[in-house]
Amino acid sequence: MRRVITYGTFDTLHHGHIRLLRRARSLGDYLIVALSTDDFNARKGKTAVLSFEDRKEDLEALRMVDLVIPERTWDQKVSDIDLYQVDVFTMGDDWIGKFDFLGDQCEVTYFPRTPLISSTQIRKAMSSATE
Ligand code: C2G
Repeated sequence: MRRVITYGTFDTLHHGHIRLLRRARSLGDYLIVALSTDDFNARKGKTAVLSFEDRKEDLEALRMVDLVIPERTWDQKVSDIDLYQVDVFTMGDDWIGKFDFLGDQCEVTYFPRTPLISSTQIRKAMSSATE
């Protein structure tokens, strides 16, 4: 069983997230998503439209996601990889190089980010639609 892990906020789940998750799942047989908690988002300086529970519900509805765990800190990745016996760590390439240090424990790979779509744009469209 080849286990893959990825991390993120995944707010207002969209095409860019889904492509990343599909590609991540294609690297193995089991995909774990470490989902940023609301507190961790605050520390990342990110405001999500959806709560952790709602974002978790969206991810768990996806066939390619096998397990969703909370991401509470920047430095839990090392212990997560050991704890969940992860073979591959992957992220979008807006993070390229940032997590190469995990290469001592598992494969590290980055996928091209999907252009022109983001939770920020969706949030802006939602707020202007309600004005
Ligand atoms: N992503 C993508 N294409 C987009 C938007 C996002 O491929 N148009 C990818 C990002 O590269 C990331 C994942 O989808 O790998 C989740 O994106 P975010 O929810 O924005 O995650 P982020 O805030 O970057 O959190 O410890 C790592 C952090 O928690 C990453």
